[in-house]
Amino acid sequence: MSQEASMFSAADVVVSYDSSTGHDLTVQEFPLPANFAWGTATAAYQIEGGASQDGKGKSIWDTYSHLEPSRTNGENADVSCDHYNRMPEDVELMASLDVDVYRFSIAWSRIIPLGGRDDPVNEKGIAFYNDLIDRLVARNIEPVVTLYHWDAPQEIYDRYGALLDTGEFRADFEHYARLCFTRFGDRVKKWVTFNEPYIISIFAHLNGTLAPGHCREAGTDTKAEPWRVGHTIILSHAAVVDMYAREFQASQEGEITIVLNGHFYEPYNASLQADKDAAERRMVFYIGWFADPVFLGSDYPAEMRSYLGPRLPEFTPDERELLRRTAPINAFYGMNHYSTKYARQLSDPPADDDWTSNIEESSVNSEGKEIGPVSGLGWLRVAPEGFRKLLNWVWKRYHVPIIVTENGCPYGGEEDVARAVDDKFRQRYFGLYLDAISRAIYEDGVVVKGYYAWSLMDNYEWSAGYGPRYGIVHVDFTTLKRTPKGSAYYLRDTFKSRRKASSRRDVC
Ligand code: GBH
Repeated sequence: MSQEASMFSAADVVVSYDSSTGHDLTVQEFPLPANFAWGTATAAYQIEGGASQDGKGKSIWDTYSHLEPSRTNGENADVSCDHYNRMPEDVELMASLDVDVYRFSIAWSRIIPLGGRDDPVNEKGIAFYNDLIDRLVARNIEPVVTLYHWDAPQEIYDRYGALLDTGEFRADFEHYARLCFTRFGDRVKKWVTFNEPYIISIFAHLNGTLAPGHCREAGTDTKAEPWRVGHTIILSHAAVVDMYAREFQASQEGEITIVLNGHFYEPYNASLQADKDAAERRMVFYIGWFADPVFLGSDYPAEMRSYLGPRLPEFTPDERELLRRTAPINAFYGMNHYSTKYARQLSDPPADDDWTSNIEESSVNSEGKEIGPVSGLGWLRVAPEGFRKLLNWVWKRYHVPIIVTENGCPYGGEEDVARAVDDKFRQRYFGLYLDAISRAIYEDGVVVKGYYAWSLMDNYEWSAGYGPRYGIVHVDFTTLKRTPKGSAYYLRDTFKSRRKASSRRDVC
């Protein structure tokens, strides 16, 4: 072990702090199963750069990040981490941290610049991902590939509104997915169709803070569009799962699923039945919206049907059959999770485009108690108990093995590399969230098979630009130098010791 690494050994972070708020932040370092996989995660637009290199087409993010006035803190990801040109170095970095898995996404418009099913394929883009996958495999790092992490080709948006046209999008997405399975499926054994459909639907087509930025002020139909977009995602996902099962699974023997994000919700006032119901219903509207059709093969949750009425699209009999057929094929539940919130039932009439069933979210409850210590972002609180409860909630409702496909946090002042490498706050966050997984596994009987930290390195945080830094590796955005933070070594070491401990326990 290098001297630098030993400075940040796992033992250093087994400390208690924050006694003022009454939150116990003692990391226990509970064990994890011997075959539990750990990895890091990224997304193409956030790290690649090379925005128009080697024939790449524009995506909706290339457009959105260049709007005037800026909606992305004046920043774009034309260069970002320049991963497109520094990929071999980044793979070596991961190998040095002993990661088992690397979750990344493919930029659709890098391999099909115009995006459509009759448009040409860009072999240089294919070559980049082939090289990345080959290097990962050579280093014994499993590639987990997301097909859609928010960057629709601009051209399909111009042609038909991308996700707003279910039939067109589904056909183009199937074609793109088939190309990926054909070219990469000999080595890629875990596929994710979509990253965070809730965020795509609500933040990109209602709040307007993510590309393409639809919102009420822009005169778009925020009453119906988010639900149409969600519908498109569910059906495009199911169609691709069906195609993978029919055309590729027998020869490639891989797995496919979707990644859903969601907070856990506690009642704002724990003595009010209305708030208890609100906390539960908030999760149904956030997670059940997608997970019920995808993992149960059923209709949207009944609560959503009755609240949203005709705003929520219907599935045709054929589509219901597709959902029923594909539900059991989804190999695991990909969970992106960061924090917990309080939910409060409001009584004033909601806005006509309300998407929550009239629930207000907050980080402080009716008694003024904070849900957990704040990170570098106000909403992202350290609340590992909520994480454990969410793992239980998902396991109980869907009963599929869970892989945590994103988890992490930023904190202030990390532009300064000296401060960033001493990231004890993040190490503690990771330590506590891993403890929550251990307890969910060993005390609650939930099946959790892996954990991918968000993110491998500091990157372009969408509408927040280069502000929040989630990386376990610091990136200097002037020199592009990478420097592992303490948390990178913490994760490497804690997985080494927790898994050893658990294999002893498993034997007993
Ligand atoms: C994930 O999204 C993304 O997959 C990833 O690309 C991203 O970099 C990472 O997380 C970190 O953000 O209105 O209170 O819910 C997370 C989606 C959208 C969750 C914005 C938090 C704002 C706070 N996030 N949302 S709140």
